Amino acid sequence: AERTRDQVELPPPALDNRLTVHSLWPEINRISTEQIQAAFEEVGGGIGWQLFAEEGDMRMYRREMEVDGMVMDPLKAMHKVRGVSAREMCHYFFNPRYRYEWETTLETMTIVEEISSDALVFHQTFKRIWPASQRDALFWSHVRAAEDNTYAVTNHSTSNTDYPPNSGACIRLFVTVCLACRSSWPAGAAPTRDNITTSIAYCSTVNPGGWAPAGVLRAVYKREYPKFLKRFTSYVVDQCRGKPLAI
Ligand code: 16C
Repeated sequence: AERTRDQVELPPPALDNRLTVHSLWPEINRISTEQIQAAFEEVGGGIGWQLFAEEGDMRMYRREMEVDGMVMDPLKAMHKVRGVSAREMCHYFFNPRYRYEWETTLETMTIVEEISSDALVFHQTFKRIWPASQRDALFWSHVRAAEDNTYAVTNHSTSNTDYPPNSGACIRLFVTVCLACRSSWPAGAAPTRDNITTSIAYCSTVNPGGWAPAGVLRAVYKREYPKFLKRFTSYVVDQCRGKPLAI
């Protein structure tokens, strides 16, 4: 029963029809397509990308960017994980059931709308970073399959009249995040836990939405992004241990 339930909830291999008739669909489709394409572009020759964290197969780059004194540094991370598939990675990133188990910056999470099996709208509040005000975010999240054994989750800020920004203690921040994963295994062989490798590209741009001290903010993300990617990937490896591989 456990296995059946998990299989059913895995990201669908094709788009859910309920999503393609929703009013957010054109935006969700456009931004997801752009993000997935950009995620696998190399940073090597790119302008302005600075390596700031490196550990094993994980590399993290940022581009320093300030708009009206607010830090909006885009982040791009690459990683390689053995023994799990792209579809499994995206399953654990997308499905809210697991979020509190790997997301350490989270204070609360509410599902605002269930658009379809592959799209949800979330409201989240985050832990406060002293001395800035607490932040919240409202964003759609969409998981999809793409060419070449790829699955990706894209999260992007949206609005909802039931969740107006800057109305309580929180300042609304704005995010665009993409976790794109591509699996490979030896040519001619069938994929197994022992021969599969998944390349991960994680891209994130956070607009803090209001004043926050630049130095504190950069110090926080330099610590928190590597912590997140290491913790999340080892969480997925742990969860998948002993379960049949889902391609
Ligand atoms: O992508 C991640 N998680 C997804 C599911 O939750 C989703 C989340 C996106 C929100 C990312 C913004 C997080 C802001 C947190 C601010 C509080 C951090 C407090 C930590 C101190 C204990 O896509 C994984 C997200 C990993 C986030 C790493 C932290 C990035 C900090 C960026 C600077 C935020 C500006 C805040 C201004 C005060």
